[in-house]
Amino acid sequence: MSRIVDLRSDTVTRPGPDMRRAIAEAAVGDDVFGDDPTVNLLEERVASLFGTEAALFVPSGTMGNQLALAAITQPGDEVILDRQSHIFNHQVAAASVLSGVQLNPLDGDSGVITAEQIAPHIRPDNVHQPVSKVIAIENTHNRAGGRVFPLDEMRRIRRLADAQGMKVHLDGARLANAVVATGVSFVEYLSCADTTNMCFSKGLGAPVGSIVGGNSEVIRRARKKRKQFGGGMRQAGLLAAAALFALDHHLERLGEDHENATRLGDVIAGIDGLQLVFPVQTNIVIFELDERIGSVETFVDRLKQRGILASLSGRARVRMVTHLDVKSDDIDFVAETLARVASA
Ligand code: TLP
Repeated sequence: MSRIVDLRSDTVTRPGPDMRRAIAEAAVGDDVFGDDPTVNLLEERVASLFGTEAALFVPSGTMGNQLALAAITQPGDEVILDRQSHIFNHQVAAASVLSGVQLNPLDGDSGVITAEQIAPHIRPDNVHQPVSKVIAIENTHNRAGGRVFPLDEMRRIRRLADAQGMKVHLDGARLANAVVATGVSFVEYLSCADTTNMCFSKGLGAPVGSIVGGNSEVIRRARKKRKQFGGGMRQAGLLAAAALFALDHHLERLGEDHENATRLGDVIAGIDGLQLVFPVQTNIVIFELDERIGSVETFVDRLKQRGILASLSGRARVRMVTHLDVKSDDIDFVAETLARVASA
């Protein structure tokens, strides 16, 4: 077996020759001293793309989210978020460990929590209760199959937070996918948030790195926290060069990933025994299996034997993510194989 189609995540992409050249040629300095010209360029460029006062390059999406939360909370505060969010499920309780905050998860509708739903959960000023400080939302939403968080609802959440003196954090690990899928600009999305994290290491296809956007004071605090959390990097311009390359060359092409994912979703919807859980909006496809097909673990294992790598979403769902290294004819191969494995 020679062909492998790796759909476990959009994090699996490898830098191609042109990106590697950009990395090799990057001007570098010591970024902890603020001396790395390529990191500085990236931070300026993203701040202007986001319409935020400042931005901070960080090693991972988890660190980006955690630095943002650390910068806008005090220990004992509470963060309201969706129960299926990445911050609640996949960040090793970091917000509690690193910032001493409590997470208050609400049951969203396919990843979307609404202002109306959040309002009654905002705590009164009471000696017994934590301070409701942050509303965190995720766009696109990983466990909701790459769903785009509607801009109107983000605006309502912004208004609610303003009225209550709260902050809004946007886990925009895949915000670039939302921007390309909807045509809504980064600036429009970011006008609804105080802080955001966006990853270069996902659909944008860079090997490492995320960026936090926010006002100058928040980014100053996040920079200090980054050092405290052990994320201060030295000649990080090598990584920032890949991120800049990704912004120049891999942003618009996310549309191809969305087309491939849509086609894959259509195929899955047509296979007996497989059920698409969420309509495909961006690059994530999540489906369930009829009982007669067996466990998701066995199904994923059978696909693996035939050269297709998929991951699980939660305990009972299969997740496939399209990306830079998945071509249109790979989807044909995946479609044939899925049909065969489902009917075996
Ligand atoms: N998501 C990864 C896994 O952790 C599940 C993936 O393969 O999708 N926010 C969101 C919405 C994410 O999906 C992820 C990573 C992160 C934050 C964290 O990013 P990293 O992995 O760079 O720490």
